[in-house]
Amino acid sequence: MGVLNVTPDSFFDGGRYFDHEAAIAHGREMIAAGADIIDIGGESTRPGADPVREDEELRRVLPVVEALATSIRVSIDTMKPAVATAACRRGATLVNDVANHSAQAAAEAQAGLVVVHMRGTPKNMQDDPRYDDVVAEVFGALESAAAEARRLGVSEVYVDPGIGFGKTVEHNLQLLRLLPELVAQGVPVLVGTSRKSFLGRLAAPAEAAPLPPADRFEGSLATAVWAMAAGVAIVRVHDVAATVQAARLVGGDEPEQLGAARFSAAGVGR
Ligand code: HH2
Repeated sequence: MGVLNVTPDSFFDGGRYFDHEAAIAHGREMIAAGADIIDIGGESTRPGADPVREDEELRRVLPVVEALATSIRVSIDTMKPAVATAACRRGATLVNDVANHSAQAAAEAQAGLVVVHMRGTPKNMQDDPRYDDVVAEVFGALESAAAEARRLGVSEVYVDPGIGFGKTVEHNLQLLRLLPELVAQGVPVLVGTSRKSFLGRLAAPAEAAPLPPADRFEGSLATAVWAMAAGVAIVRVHDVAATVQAARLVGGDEPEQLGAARFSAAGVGR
């Protein structure tokens, strides 16, 4: 899944694809690089981000959804059910709502749904997040949310542990370590680590400043490989070409691949 943020303020690609023509061109580049899905968003969910008005979000995303949906599966990355509904009318077939407000909208549009774990809102989620047992709480909440989405009539559901959404570096690591257990719960898993801040902290030498988003490519690819080896169904990434190359090697169980499921069954992460 290639990330396409039609925003001025996303933490990595903000401002690069705010113009519709630039966004559509980048979408086409990611399709050419081998993306299976393009995830289009018009509101940043980075820590501390300000909300965007619905009319402005619609203005940002709808022309881009419409232009790309004729050639690729389009996912709409929104926290507003009305935006999800409008995007599905223009051709999106997957709803990716980190706030989990859009199950009903996805059901009505007969679209797929990504159920994401987030603690709080983007504005406050990184203000001292705490859990008794982050893995049990996140995996349990995802299982319930997936069941609720199915009860509402969504037939294609993915669960996402929400890396960076109300989590410390250690919480993110614990969730990534135990991804095979989330995969084993049986609902297909989506993971997004691409360019996120915990990678900048982990990759920087001790006492040094965290690496900025521009220098987090290696960590992004490493964690995408880790997630694919753990058996996740979708990785959400900015760097499509490199990740597709890695996916061709590790991402499945074809004879010429390394065999993600076999690796996962052998216990990666435990
Ligand atoms: N991460 C971001 C946005 N949407 N959706 C899912 N399902 N999972 C994620 O991990 C996820 C997501 C944040 O990344 P990005 O879109 O690059 O930045 P911004 O929110 O600043 O636009």
